[in-house]
Amino acid sequence: MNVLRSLLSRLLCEAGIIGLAVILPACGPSWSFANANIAGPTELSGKTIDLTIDDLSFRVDGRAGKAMAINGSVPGPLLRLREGDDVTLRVTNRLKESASIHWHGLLVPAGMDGVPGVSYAGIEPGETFVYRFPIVQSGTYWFHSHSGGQEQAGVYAPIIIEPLKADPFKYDREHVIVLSEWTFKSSAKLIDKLKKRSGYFNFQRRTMREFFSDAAEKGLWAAIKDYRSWARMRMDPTDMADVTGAEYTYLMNGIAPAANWTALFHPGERVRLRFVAAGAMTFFDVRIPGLKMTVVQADGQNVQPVEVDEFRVGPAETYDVIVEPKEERAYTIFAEALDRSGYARGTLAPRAGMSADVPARRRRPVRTMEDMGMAMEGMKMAPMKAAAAEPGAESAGSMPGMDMPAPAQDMKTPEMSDTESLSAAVKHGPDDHGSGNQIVPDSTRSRPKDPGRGLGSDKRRVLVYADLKSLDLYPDQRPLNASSNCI
Ligand SMILES: [Cu+2]
Repeated sequence: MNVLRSLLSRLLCEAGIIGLAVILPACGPSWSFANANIAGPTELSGKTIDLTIDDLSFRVDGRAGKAMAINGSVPGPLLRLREGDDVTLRVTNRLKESASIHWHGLLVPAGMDGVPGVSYAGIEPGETFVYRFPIVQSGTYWFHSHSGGQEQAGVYAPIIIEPLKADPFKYDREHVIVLSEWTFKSSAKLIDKLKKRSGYFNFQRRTMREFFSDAAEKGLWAAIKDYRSWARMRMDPTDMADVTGAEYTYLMNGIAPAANWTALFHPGERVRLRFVAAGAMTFFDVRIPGLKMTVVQADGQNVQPVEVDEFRVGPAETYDVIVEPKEERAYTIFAEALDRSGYARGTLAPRAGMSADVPARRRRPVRTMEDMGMAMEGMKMAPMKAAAAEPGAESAGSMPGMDMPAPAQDMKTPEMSDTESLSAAVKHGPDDHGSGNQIVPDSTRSRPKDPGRGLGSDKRRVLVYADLKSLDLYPDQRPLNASSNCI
């Protein structure tokens, strides 16, 4: 009966008979609304679910490539689970290599986590592994292979866990939006290229012309110093992603921008969009021109609603937003890669076949020494560092012998202001870390309010981590121990 109902619902949806289709529950989720000419992945629910990983011939922009897929689609089927259920997930591997499935963000017993070499041995070709675990949480999650390059090749899919208690926000309709990347090359080939030249896919390096404009803006000496510092580190300030849009086609629910994945709505409805960043490395900046987005959930956790124009989603993160399109028109869902080398795109529309303007890509951002955890011009510096920055000494903005700095650490204690934590961090200079330790940042600064490189310079209200406040009080309310905060 369920199969019949979902088939009927799908037919109605694809025929655009929305009025009828919305009364059938199976029609609500996004998958049923994929473009009529592109079969959308299916939805699986219940307490026992069978999944098969296999090779798949996959077409992107009219060209056929080799994918690996769960149940014959990229992304794989949407799993709709229920908090409080005990589920059995039987995963069969039909590939010619060992495979695995990891349930990202799900709280499961260690042996059910699906990480080969850590929680189990993986699933050998032809074998079935039976996962059994209780569902103790709710929200938007996803699952993916944890073996070799299988995730990049297509082994990923979304999970929705229905909560035991009703959601604290209302919505009339929902769509899952899985963002990812596609390449016609194998992941081994990509790694081979990157090992030979880390910037192999970066076609947005700084040019001579840019040097002159930087020199005009900051002064010639400052520009030379900056370029020299990057050269010394053997790093590139335009290195935002190892593999870029020069190689990747960015996908929305497995569909390339030109094919325009479309989700439907009725004007006036509250539409919940569940974004899942399932790419191997891409950070996406997501916006829907003409609509405000109210963020209600992050990584499956309900948050105090915050209205934004744009948010950045990193690999493996999920965000749920609510939009209220009031007009009988199409809206572009635009997910621009952080390095601006490409985008995933789809459409929210009252009818299939509609589209809206696709925004131009913005100028690519450039990293600064501050991003690398190093002191910037004009920063408050401890006397020791200030002395070292005299003419002839190493400039404050470089750290000789440093190949791979760790990302900036947040060393802020609860009582400290941003400025205090900044100066405390700078006082904690490299000489304090002991000999041989060259990966501790020169300076750190609390940055949860920082929208990140490439965002925040226009009028858009961008989501920052400081906006994300849990809706429910975290059960453990002991005060933080300040000393444990400092490395
Ligand atoms: Cu994961």
